[in-house]
Parts: sequence; structure tokens; C-alpha cells
Amino acid sequence: MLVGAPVQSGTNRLGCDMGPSAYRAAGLGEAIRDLGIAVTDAGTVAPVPFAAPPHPNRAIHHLAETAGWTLALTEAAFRYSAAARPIFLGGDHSLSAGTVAGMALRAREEGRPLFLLWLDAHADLHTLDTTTSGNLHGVPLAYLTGRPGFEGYFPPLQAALDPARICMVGLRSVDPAERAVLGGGGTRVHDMRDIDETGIVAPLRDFLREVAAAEGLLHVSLDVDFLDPGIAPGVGTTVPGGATFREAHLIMELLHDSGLVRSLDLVELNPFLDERGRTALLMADLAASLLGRRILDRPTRSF
Ligand code: Z70
Ligand code: MN
Ligand code: MN
Ligand code: MN
Repeated sequence: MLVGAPVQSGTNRLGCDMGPSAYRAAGLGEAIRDLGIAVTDAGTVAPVPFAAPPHPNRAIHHLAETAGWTLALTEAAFRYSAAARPIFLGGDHSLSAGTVAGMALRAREEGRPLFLLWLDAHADLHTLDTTTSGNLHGVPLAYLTGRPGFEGYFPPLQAALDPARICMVGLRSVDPAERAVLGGGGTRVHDMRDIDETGIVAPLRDFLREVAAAEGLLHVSLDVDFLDPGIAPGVGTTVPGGATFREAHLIMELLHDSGLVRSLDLVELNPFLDERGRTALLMADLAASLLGRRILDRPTRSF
């Protein structure tokens, strides 16, 4: 199920609100249907009002609006995941504060643990007190793991994520305050150097084995800037040295084989910065790879 989440309050560049339209224009729904998978479009979520007081960190902007999106998307993710596998069409990465919080409620409802695969150049581990850019797409993982300082400013977190059930892949731009807490609580962290040295297959298989053994639900959050800007230029924060076309597709295929993915975020696409839709098309292609096999069959759970 496609769910539009045109959030752009978490960044300082306009354009992410066009993301859902770009994915639809790129034919994401048809690409999934071509795999023989039924797909419906739930339309577009809207933020709800949220009263947040001014924060002492004066760098922060659009706090109440981002908190309102978080509340709306928590509810939407919980509701849509009851009978479908939602794909959230972003929107900047602050939207994951809502979608993952909602999936954590879904997992709790089903009596299963939630696991999170975070594919991103960035750690997104700032708290409201440590962010210096004030861009709230840099805080979702701190919120989701229940780090202090969000009380009263963001919706109360009903089910915090266990940091030991998070796997971060693709890191290559981390701020000092994030560096200080990176890997805390047992989070798996694989930066681009790890991928260069040893590849992504072994660590990803290891994580997927853990998800399967725990009978967990897996949520995947794919930030455009995980990919190399040479193949994915349509994003506000390009960071050189990202994942290649083949690395990204291989990850999607391993995820497909695992049969474990319940929900997906596609975030940070900025169609205003894209080149003839190529980033939207690539992200749609990756999402389709995650959902279905197009070349040779491998046995399910061959990870
Ligand atoms: C930086 C900050 C960020 C995404 C950029 C960058 C954060 N750490 N997150 N793009 N998805 O401003 O806090
Ligand atoms: Mn991000
Ligand atoms: Mn990023
Ligand atoms: Mn970004």
C-alpha cells in the first residue's frame, strides 16, 4: 500500500513535499503491480495540529509542524499496517519519527519485536538539545529510541525502539554529538568503509538472521542520500561516496529473499533538485526490487 507523506518541515530546503507525486509519476504503483503484487494507494496523510512550546535551542525550526506530522504518521502507520505492507512516500526523514513509532505499536499489538534497518549517509541521532542545524530530519532515531529531551515537544512515544534492534548502513557524515552516542545500546553500525572493506552481504545476513530468529517485524528506512549522488542527485544533502546501483539492488534483493520486511520509508527525495526524474525512478526501482524477484528465483529466506 502506498501512503503519501509530503513532509518538508524537517529540512531547510523546499521541494520534499513533491516527493509522493514524483514516485507516483515514476510509476511505482505500476512497477509493483507488474510483479504480480496487488497495490492500493491510500492517498496522502495530512499533519494534525500539535501545540509545542518554543524550544530553548533557537536553531530549531518548524518544531510544532514536525511534531504534528509525527502524530499523524504514527496513527497512519499503525492503521495501514494492520492489513497491508505500507510504503511511505516522503517527504524528509523526520517523517520516520512517525512511521517507525506507528510500526512499533503494530509490533507490540502482534506481540513481536520491531527491527529497523536505517540506510542513510547520516546517523539522524541528534536530540533537540544537540542539533546545531535545527533541521529535524536529523533527530528521528534519538526520538524513536526514547532519548531524553523530546518530552512536551514531540508526541509522547508509546513504544520505544530497542537500540540493539537497529542496524545502520551507509554512514559517512556524522556530527560530533552523534558520534558520541553512535553504536550505543548495541546498535549495529556499518559505515561506508565497512562496506568497502568487507561488503554488505555478511553483516546484512547476520542482522536478518537475528530478525528471523526473534520472529520480528522489519521496517526499512531508505534515505536517498544512502545512494551515491552520481546516481541519485535529487536530494538536499548530497554526500559523496554513497552506495552504488549494484550495492543498493543487492541489499533490496537480500531483503526480498528474507521475506521479513513489513514496511518501508522512501525519504529525502527532492524532485526540484532531481534530473529528469532519475532519482525518483531509481528509488521506485529499488522499492520494486525489495518487493519482488524479477530475474532468477532464489528460495525464500536464503539469507
Ligand atoms: C546533519 C544535521 C540529515 C538527513 C541530513 C544532517 C542531518 N547531521 N539527515 N539528511 N536525512 O543537520 O543534523
Ligand atoms: Mn536521514
Ligand atoms: Mn541522510
Ligand atoms: Mn538528507
